[in-house]
Amino acid sequence: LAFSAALILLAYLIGSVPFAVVVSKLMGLQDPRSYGSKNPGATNVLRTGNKTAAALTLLGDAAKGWFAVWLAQRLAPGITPGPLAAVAVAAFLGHLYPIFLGFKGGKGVATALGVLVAIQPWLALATAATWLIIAVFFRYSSLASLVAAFFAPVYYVFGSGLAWRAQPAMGIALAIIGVLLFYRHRANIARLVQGTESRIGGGKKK
Ligand code: NKO
Repeated sequence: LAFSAALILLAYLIGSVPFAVVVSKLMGLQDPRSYGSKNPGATNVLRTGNKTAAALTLLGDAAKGWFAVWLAQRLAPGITPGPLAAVAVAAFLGHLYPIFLGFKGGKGVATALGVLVAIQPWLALATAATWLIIAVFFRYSSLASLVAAFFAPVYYVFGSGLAWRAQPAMGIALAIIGVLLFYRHRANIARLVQGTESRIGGGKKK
């Protein structure tokens, strides 16, 4: 039990590393918390026009989600679904409430994707494809994230029997992640409803 708690804490700390802020600092860009949506995430970094910085942010934030879950399985090969699900949620919470940024973090989309990659790569692929389809058609990053977050737990449960067997604890973890992701996008949801949300690649400005 103490070991599980340590793995959960470790996942939280890994999830806390804010790549949007780190990458921006290393590349001499403004702090993403000072412009656009003020969100430390890949979409907002892209608003600087620096695609490389945005891609590195996406990669870093996803990699940490993957790494946290992978590391727990590596350190505890016999880890049961319950503690592993808690590790997944902890990594996600690290990104949302990072100890390194005074607990004011991002919205968790890229980190959730990384977690999905560690849990079940095909599930991650289906969810990322969902994000991409919505993003291409509607050009709203937030809308794509919301739709993907809704479908990830649905795919996990209903896709069970394809390449994986759904674990109830992990299904609950993905639902919790999805609900938190919606909660973190509440300002985006208000803008989408009002028609003032900014589109990917400029277009309509906030
Ligand atoms: O600045 O408020 P903003 O407009 O930036 O940003 C809204 C945006 C914040 O998220 C990001 C990260 C963008 C990542 C893009 C690739 C995502 C691939 C699909 C993953 C979906 C995983 C959801 C799983 C939930 C269980 O939304």
